[in-house]
Amino acid sequence: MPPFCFNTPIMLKFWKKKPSESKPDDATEATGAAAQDHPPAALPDAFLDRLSDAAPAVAEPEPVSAEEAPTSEDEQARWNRPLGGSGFARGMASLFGRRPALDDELLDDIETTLISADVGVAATTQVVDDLRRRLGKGEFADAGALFRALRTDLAALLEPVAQPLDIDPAKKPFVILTVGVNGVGKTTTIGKLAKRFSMQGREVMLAAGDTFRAAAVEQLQTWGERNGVPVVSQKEGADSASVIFDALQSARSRRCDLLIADTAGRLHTQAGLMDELSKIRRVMAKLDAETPHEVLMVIDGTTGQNAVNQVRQFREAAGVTGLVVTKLDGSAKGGVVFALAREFGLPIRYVGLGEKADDLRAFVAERFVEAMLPESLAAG
Ligand SMILES: Nc1nc2c(ncn2[C@@H]2O[C@H](COP(=O)(O)OP(=O)(O)OP(=O)(O)O)[C@@H](O)[C@H]2O)c(=O)[nH]1
Ligand SMILES: [Mg+2]
Repeated sequence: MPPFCFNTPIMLKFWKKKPSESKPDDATEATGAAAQDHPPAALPDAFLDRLSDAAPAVAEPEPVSAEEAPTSEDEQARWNRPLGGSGFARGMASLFGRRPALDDELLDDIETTLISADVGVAATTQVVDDLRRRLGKGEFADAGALFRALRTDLAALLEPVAQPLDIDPAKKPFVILTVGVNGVGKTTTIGKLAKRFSMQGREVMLAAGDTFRAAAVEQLQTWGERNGVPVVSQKEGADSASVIFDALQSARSRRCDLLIADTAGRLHTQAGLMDELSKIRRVMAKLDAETPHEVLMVIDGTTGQNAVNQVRQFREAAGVTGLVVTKLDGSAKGGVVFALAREFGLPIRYVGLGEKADDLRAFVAERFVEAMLPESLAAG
């Protein structure tokens, strides 16, 4: 029996609406905590068929985001804590914290700090050249004024790419294909997204398209169970495109809001991986030419210039439409986000600021820049 899209609030509404149609045993499973204990796939086919009939009676998903709820200070703190320890933030704090003089040496130091924080030569040159020109024109009264200009220039690099992922409710399911090299955080990001979208009241299905690595399916299933989200899988070594095709068929027939597909990060050869991703896209397109609606490439923020090379490689072969930069909380220098923005102009959808389900933030340029270069540093 195929898995199906389901969440507890919808079930409760359905059972309230048509109690006479329910079998007593099923009704017990469908209420409160009991529903959590029984994975959706344990329910009978007859029930599943009625579920899709009941769907129109259910209210539209509410745009509740864990992110919008906290006060703005709370939300900024969720960025500051993980990013404050990055090479970028520490380098800038040590540079401006010692009240530097306003001179060419300060520009040289900024340049060195940016380059060593993975910002890359192109973005660094763009920013430093602008500051040098304005310094020459006498635009800055002191180092604090130059610091504010640096913040503005860096934010301007990010603003065009800080484009949230817009899930079009008319596409049922909206399909996200997740790609990226091994170990970058694809499966973890899918788990975080599953939680995020489920909490918004959307019905989510996952496809275990990484059929290469042992335990990959299990890892995704664990995230699925944790969030009450069904996972379509086949055995290890199955054809990835076929798993994702099955999942798409299933998500369409169940009228899911979202299908998120995992893929392998490594095959026997890199060319093999690119071929597999192209095949997945071709096979999906047979069912719905518009899918995937988003090809989300996940990048490990600790890998610096390597990350830039990876995007270059995947962009063409996989048709990447958006980026997620993970692990910015750990030993990341943090500057690679600027390098990616300058190099590709691809939308940065999310950043990973930890391993837990809630550690994914929709990318907001001002929050990122404030965490890296807090306004308070302008005072020296
Ligand atoms: N600190 C930190 N760790 C993360 C983050 N995202 C993922 N990880 C960790 O990175 C490791 C690899 O994550 P996976 O999700 O398995 O990576 P993957 O891309 O699916 O890897 P493959 O399946 O091998 O291709 C795990 O230990 C995750 O917990 C993050 O934002 N911050
Ligand atoms: Mg994985």
